[in-house]
Amino acid sequence: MIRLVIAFLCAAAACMLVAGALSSAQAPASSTPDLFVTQVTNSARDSFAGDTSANGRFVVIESHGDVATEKTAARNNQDGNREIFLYDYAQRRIFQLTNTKSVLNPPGSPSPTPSPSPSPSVSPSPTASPTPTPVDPTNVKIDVSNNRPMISLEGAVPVAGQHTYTIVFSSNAPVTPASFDGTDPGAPTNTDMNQEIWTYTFTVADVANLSSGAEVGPVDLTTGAFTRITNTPASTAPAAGSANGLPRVADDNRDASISDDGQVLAFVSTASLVGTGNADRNPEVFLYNRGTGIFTQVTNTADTFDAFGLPINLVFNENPCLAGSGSSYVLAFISDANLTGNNDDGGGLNNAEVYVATYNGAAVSGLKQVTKTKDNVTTGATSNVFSVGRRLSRDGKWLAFLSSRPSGESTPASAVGQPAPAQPAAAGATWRCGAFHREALMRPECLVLAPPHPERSTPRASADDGLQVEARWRDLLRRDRAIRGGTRAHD
Ligand SMILES: [Ca+2]
Ligand SMILES: [Ca+2]
Ligand SMILES: [Ca+2]
Ligand SMILES: [Ca+2]
Repeated sequence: MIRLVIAFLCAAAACMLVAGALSSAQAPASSTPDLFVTQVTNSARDSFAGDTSANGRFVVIESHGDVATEKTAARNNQDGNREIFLYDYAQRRIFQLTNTKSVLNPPGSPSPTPSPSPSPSVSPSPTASPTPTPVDPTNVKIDVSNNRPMISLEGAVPVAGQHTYTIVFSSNAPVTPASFDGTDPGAPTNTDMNQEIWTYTFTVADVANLSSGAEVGPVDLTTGAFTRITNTPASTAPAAGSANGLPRVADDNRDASISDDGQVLAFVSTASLVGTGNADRNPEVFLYNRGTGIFTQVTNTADTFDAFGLPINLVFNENPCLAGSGSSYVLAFISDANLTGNNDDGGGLNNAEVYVATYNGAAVSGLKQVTKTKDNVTTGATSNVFSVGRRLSRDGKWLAFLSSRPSGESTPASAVGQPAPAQPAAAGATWRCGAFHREALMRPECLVLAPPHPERSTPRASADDGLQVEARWRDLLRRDRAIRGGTRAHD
């Protein structure tokens, strides 16, 4: 259900993207385009459009479906695990880029207690039973998946008339997500198989005019190069599926973003990629410069625990988004750490706030806390949601996120947990658009647009000053809502 919701939302986003491209295809440049919606994928299983190139030609999709238009006997997704697909509007074709299978339990494994055969019978020769399509998750020993692709908006120009695009995503396929047939790789690989960051790079000739409607190709877009970016030990070994639960692998490296020119990656890792900088293995934000091959650890935080070892504050840094090119990049992410001294909400506790920083290709500077809020003390609901995906404008000057707090708030909000009216931006306030509560539970509902560095000048009301150490479930709930918008869990 969770994925269905996301799939719907993202399908809508994909449709808008494609509709934009189609609209330009239908109308002369000088006229007002007629928007219409068209369906790109057609599957009984979920598809998620993660990103699009700047010209609207390419859309990267993750899907459990067998949604490629260029299926072959060797390259398809009948098994139904999550693969990366590339939609080329110029060709009106969908290509399957990753080609993997989950590791299944051995066929015919443990049969029940043998009963004596009452009469001689011809023993049927063992025949391989066909693998169900899609496979039964309770029969999966190690789930293999490819996740959350994003594409460089412009890509490099190797020669005139061509562009080299880079797609970044995470995968736990051993060796390479280009091809994995599901054969158990054995120890020690099969006790690792956590999610790692990968890139896929392909070069394609530009099309003169996307709006011409003339088909190009066919150009096979599955022949690009996969490159492993991270290679980390798993925080936990893979867990097989069973009647009691879905198979799971450690999502240790995830939610990658890529710069306009494809040179810089931003992602979350629970591993130490810079020395021993994340020995405690909570999620931290990292940058990777593909030109220099150097990782930069942006955040350096740690969970805190009480004398009994129970968590007081589980610290996360999640969902980095990256904009810019050359030597000027802007990074935004969400964190419940007190990174710049403005997020001590009392008792050493902090809530999820949006942060921005700049990056020159070598070093991070200007880290700043954008939002300044507290969470709802009654419900534990987060005040801010900064979901995975593109949240920054291309110039890095604007960001989009969800908040349940009134923007431009010049007076304290009404009682915590109660709906507050929409409020216009106060005179002199740096917030641009109103946000408002739609539900008493303060569920974030409204898109807030703001310049990258605004801070509220009015302190929050003291209604939630009594915030005390919360139980672990509240921390986890808060974190999940802040990074998933309350609609998507790790899966
Ligand atoms: Ca597959
Ligand atoms: Ca690994
Ligand atoms: Ca850490
Ligand atoms: Ca705060």
